[in-house]
Amino acid sequence: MALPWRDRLLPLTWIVIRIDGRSFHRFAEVHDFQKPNDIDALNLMNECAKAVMEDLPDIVFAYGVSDEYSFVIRKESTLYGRRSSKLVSVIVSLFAASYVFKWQTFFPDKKLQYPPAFDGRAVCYPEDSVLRDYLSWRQVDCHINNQYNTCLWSMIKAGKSKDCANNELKGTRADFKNEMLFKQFGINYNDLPAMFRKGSYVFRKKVQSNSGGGTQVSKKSSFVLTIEHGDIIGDTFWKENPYILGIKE
Ligand code: DGT
Ligand code: MG
Ligand code: MG
Ligand code: MG
Ligand code: MG
Repeated sequence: MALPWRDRLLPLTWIVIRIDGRSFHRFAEVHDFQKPNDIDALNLMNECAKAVMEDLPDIVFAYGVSDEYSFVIRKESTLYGRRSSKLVSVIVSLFAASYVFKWQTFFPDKKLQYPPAFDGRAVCYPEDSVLRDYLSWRQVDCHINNQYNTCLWSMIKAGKSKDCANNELKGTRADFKNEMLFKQFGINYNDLPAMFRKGSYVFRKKVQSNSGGGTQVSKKSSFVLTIEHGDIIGDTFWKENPYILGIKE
């Protein structure tokens, strides 16, 4: 068995725990998820991520797409002595348990057919810029997969076989796919829901409110767990919310 210290993640580095649904290809089939994106299934994933973050305040950000979620633990965290096995197993089990716990809320007319499972791994990123690169990579992946799958399922729904549609799409560029969606299927890619195109992220959003009354009004700020679907590749989001990465305003 590994000695506890061998399991400890490098101090003062960002920890990313990425979880991913086990055989969700099958899980999505069995539960008849909409293709390529099932809104209820994605919203359920987002609520599970929120539940994990409510429980573990050291998670400062989470990004989700498809059957995966990446949880970012702040650099200075000493949660569970930064032991990888503890962090991964707690987050994975809390997420999976929440998925079952909340299933009925999102699928009131669908019975859960068997228990879902998730795998998980931990990776450390020493620099803020490298953490940002990681998150950008996941969001780019979301876009590429979504564009591909939107084309694929439009073709299949129009009567093509899956093999034939895959062959036709193989090696094509982004602008070709965008044009195909528009010309053949009347879909303007940019009009698709942001959750499909950009994925989802959860963070504690700083909200200002006025407290007191009369001449005693003072601004009070609080942090509210929020799910959004914007761009996290550019600088804008991070400049608007500098406290996520612990940068002083
Ligand atoms: P794994 O992760 O190696 O155990 O295997 P999978 O099957 O989970 O593969 P993965 O994680 O690479 O791909 C995610 C699968 O989940 C993919 O086949 C499509 C399915 N999936 C995820 N979200 C949705 C959705 O919203 N609708 C549908 N129909 N399928 C989805
Ligand atoms: Mg996997
Ligand atoms: Mg999976
Ligand atoms: Mg996956
Ligand atoms: Mg115990």
